[in-house]
Order: sequence, then structure tokens, then C-alpha cells
Amino acid sequence: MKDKILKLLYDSDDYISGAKISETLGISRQAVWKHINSIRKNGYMIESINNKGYKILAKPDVCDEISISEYLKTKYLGRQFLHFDELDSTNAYIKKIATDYKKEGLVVLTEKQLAGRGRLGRKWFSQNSKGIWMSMMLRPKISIFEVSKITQVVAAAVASALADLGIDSKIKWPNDIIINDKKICGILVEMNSEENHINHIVIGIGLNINQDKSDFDSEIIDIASSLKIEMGKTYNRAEIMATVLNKFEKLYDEFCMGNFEVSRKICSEKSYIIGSEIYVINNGEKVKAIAKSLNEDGKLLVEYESGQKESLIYGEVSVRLK
Ligand code: BT5
Repeated sequence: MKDKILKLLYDSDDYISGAKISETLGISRQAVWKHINSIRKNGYMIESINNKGYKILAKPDVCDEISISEYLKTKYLGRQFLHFDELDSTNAYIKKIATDYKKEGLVVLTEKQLAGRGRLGRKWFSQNSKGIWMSMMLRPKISIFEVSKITQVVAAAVASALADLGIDSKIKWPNDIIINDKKICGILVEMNSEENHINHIVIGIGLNINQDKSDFDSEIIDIASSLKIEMGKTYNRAEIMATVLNKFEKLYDEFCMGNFEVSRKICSEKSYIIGSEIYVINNGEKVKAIAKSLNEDGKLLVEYESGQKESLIYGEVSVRLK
């Protein structure tokens, strides 16, 4: 109901009366008043004048449905949207509710995560509302063997969206976005499947936007950064989030039609590691190699000091720049 009232307030250029809101939404005027007070507690400045009604004067920096709708150009991605002030993990939340959503495209965003997760059970720091912590639910009609490529499609979408906003970034295979050698974004793709059939996939994106250095935990302060730190300005999170969704829907649709090449090319051109010496880390073991190229399956081709070559599969290894 709060969202509906907010929409009415946004859509009206002038004051909108309590009577009009109560009539449109079929609730009592007292309920309208209660909801307005609750919306104010979420940081919205709403003026109320006797005999005129309510008007929004200022909105908080939240990534809610109304804030993103201004920028969202997708057909289905984000058209079902859930916004929370706080969640354990957006990936974990979608996994719980996925069966309630038959159509793909649900996006869940939270202002804070209490237990944000990276790959292999690693921790993702996302305790403040200065980043984008979101997950999408998709039901691709592809073979389960194709799913590992989706991380590259997401990485290509994030880097292209940032480029559209004038921000140059690099993609560190398989799932990091890097600016000035610091990680500003991580991607986590999880799949729910039975035998060869994909029920759904959950794609989590954590993107650091308006944090200052002091916002980062000491554990990651040397490796992590935000757009604000690197670009020297504050960004509109809703615009960035919608731009990522707009880009991703296009690349994902192409990918589902068999065209992975567009995304692969972006990942290759924007690669942080191709041509560099790296360490391949597998089960704690660290081996020196050169990152040669990203092959047509999205695997990273590396050459070890022995001259032996290997195509690395997402999920099996990590790579570190030497
Ligand atoms: C990732 O894992 O990079 C995937 C991160 C995905 C996070 C999103 S947020 C929305 C959705 N819901 C979730 O619960 N998760 C997803 P990985 O490659 O394993 O990297 C994890 C490592 O990144 C950690 O061990 C830290 O070293 C580092 N790290 C943690 N938090 C960070 C942050 N905010 N910024 C940069 N680096 C961070």
C-alpha cells in the first residue's frame, strides 16, 4: 500500500488530497495518514497542508520501485520488483521464494545485507545502503552446461552500463569488476536444477557505489573500492541499477538465443588479466601462469611456465594478478 500511495504522490504535479488517495485506493483517510507517516519514517519529506493535501518535497536515496522506474527500459527484467530495508542475502531470499514466481525477471534489492555472500561461502560486505545489493531470478531455456557463461554475460552488462555512465572499468575473470586495481563489484550466479533441467538461476550483484574509505571493513580495505572513491563523485544508485538491468536484459536475451559472442567480446576487450602473469589458485594451491584469452565457452585459457595450456572453468579456480 505504501508503494501505491508513493506512486500517487509522485504522479501528481500538485497537492493530492487525503480524500482522493483514500477514494482511489479504497482505504480510510486515517489509513492514508498512517501510511504517510510511515513513508516519512523511510526518509521521504512529505508536506501536508489543510484543505490541499499531501505533496512530496524530497525523497531519500533509496533504490525503490519508483526511483528506478524513471530509468528502467526493460521488457521483463525488474518489472516484478521487491525492495527491502534489510535482508540477510538477496540471493538467499530469492531462493526461498522463487517457486512463487512463475515468470522470470524478478529483481530483489535490499538497502543492507546482514549476511551477504560471495562464492564458496565467502563473505560479501554490504551492511550499508551505499551500494547496490540485488539479485535477479531467471528461467533460461538453455542447457545446464551453458550456465557458467552467464557470469560473463552479467560482467559484460555491468562494465557496459558503467561505460555508458562515463566510468571505465575492467573485468577480472570470472566475476569481478575492477577500477584502478580495486574490486568494486562481485557477481554470484547460483542454479537450481533437476537432472538436465534448469528450474531457475539466481544472479546476485554487489556493486559498491557511494562508500567512503571509512565505510569499508579492515578486512577488505586494501582490495575494495567504490565508484565514489575512484571517480570522486556521488552517484544516483537507482540510475546505475536500472542501467545495469537495461544492459543485462539485452545481452541475456541474445545469449539465450545462442549469441554469447557479444558478451564474450566485451569481457575480452575489457579484461583485467588477459596478457598478464597471474596465479591460478585451485584448492589453496597457487601456480604461476599467463592469461592468454577467453575462449568461445567463456573459459579462461592459461599457459603455465611448463608450456602446458589449460582452459579454466568458472567456479573451479580463482585467479590473482602477480
Ligand atoms: C563475489 O564473490 O564477488 C560475489 C559477490 C556477490 C555479492 C552479491 S550482493 C547481492 C547478492 N546477495 C548475496 O548474498 N550475494 C550477492 P567472490 O568472488 O567469492 O568474492 C568474495 C571476496 O570479495 C571476499 O572474500 C572479499 O575478499 C571481497 N569482498 C567482500 N565484500 C566486498 C565488497 N563489498 N567490495 C569488494 N570486495 C569485497
